[in-house]
Amino acid sequence: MHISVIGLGYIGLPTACLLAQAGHEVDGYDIDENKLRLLEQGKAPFAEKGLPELLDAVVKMKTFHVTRTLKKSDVFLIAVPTPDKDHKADLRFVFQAVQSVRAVLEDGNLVIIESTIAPRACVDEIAPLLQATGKKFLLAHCPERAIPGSTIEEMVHNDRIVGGTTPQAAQKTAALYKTFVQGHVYSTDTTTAECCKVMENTFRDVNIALANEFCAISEEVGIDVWEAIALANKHPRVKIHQPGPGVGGHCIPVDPWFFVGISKQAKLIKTARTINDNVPKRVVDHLETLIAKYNIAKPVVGVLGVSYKKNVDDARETPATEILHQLEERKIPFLVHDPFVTRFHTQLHPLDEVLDKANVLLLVTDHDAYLQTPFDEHKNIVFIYDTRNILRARGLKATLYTLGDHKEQA
Ligand code: SAJ
Repeated sequence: MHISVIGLGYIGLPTACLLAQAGHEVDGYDIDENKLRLLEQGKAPFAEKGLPELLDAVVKMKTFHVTRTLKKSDVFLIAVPTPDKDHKADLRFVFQAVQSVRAVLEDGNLVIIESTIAPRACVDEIAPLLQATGKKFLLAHCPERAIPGSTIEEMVHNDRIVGGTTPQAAQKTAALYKTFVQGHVYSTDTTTAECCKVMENTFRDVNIALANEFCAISEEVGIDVWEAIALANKHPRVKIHQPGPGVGGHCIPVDPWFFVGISKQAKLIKTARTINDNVPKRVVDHLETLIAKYNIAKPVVGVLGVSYKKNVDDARETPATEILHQLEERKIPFLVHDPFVTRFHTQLHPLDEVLDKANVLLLVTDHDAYLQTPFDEHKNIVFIYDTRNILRARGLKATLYTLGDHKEQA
């Protein structure tokens, strides 16, 4: 089978490599010239566990190639970003990809959309674009389900959902995925598959909002939210998520808006989004109160971690951005460190420099590296504010505050 994968990002590239490893002839297409050049040198353009080895294997097998011109193929797999624009799914990049496919589409070709799209996008918008070519094509939606940090592992082992505009499209797509997926592949129609994907990420966002709301309530009541959640989760049917500094990533803070954009019924979903978007401001409010409490005349905040979650180099939609914006607005100087992120809109500094020059530390991302950091050696640090609750267990001598629990440690 000859497959063209359009979009070689966090999802497209590992998918292309897994298909190539399964023996398909795969062409990877992307508009980012830098990315293509790196791939031509056999280098992965971003960090992901197992990706360099997988890329190496398919380059040696000669089943994966990059291309700057989309060629005729049996299958076109589209994995481009679908950002949120004014709280609606922005399908601009999907339409551009479909436009390139139209130019080389032939009778019998299969077009698969992996990008997260709003419900009904396949039937109402993408299928008509392909129909206009007059070709007999098959169209399916197979939403990605992999989590950054374990992308390859999850792509191979997770169950998948395939929605087809016809049963034949779903069946052909399912057969293709089964060449590298060890989980179950379920077939349905495209609109159900679109809704499943948005439901999955909305489920997580709403549950995180609930944890963040419990955190705010716990502050008022005067209890430790982390302890309360851990104890509540001892109930056999309760699984409360974790509070944090806000919700980031390219999916969870974006996809729930796709429901809000198409339905007036999405009230809980909208409220959850608002709750999670407000957390960075609450974090900086607390930090400012603590700075005032300690009479720190010239505060310098060392911000630890900007990626949206631990041990990844991905800073898309990270809550760190709003936290830094809030610090800027309040004219509180800061120095930023992240062990994984190399490019960010704000200058990044080495950890030693941050620990030497800051007098307050704000831990935003729970990178494992911070579990080893010798905070106690830096006497210039007045207090540490941990938004992820990873430092308490270390028994540091430094004054430590944890999100939701602002009582000074004994
Ligand atoms: N977070 C919390 N509290 C929690 C869990 C997460 O504050 O209890 C925060 C994280 O710190 C992060 C954000 O939420 O900022 C999102 O992280 P995540 O680990 O929940 O999810 P992602 O964005 O890395 O990946 C999600 C996954 N979806 C679900 O778990 C339903 C993944 O399977 C999807 O493939 C991915 O979105 C996607 O691309 O859609």
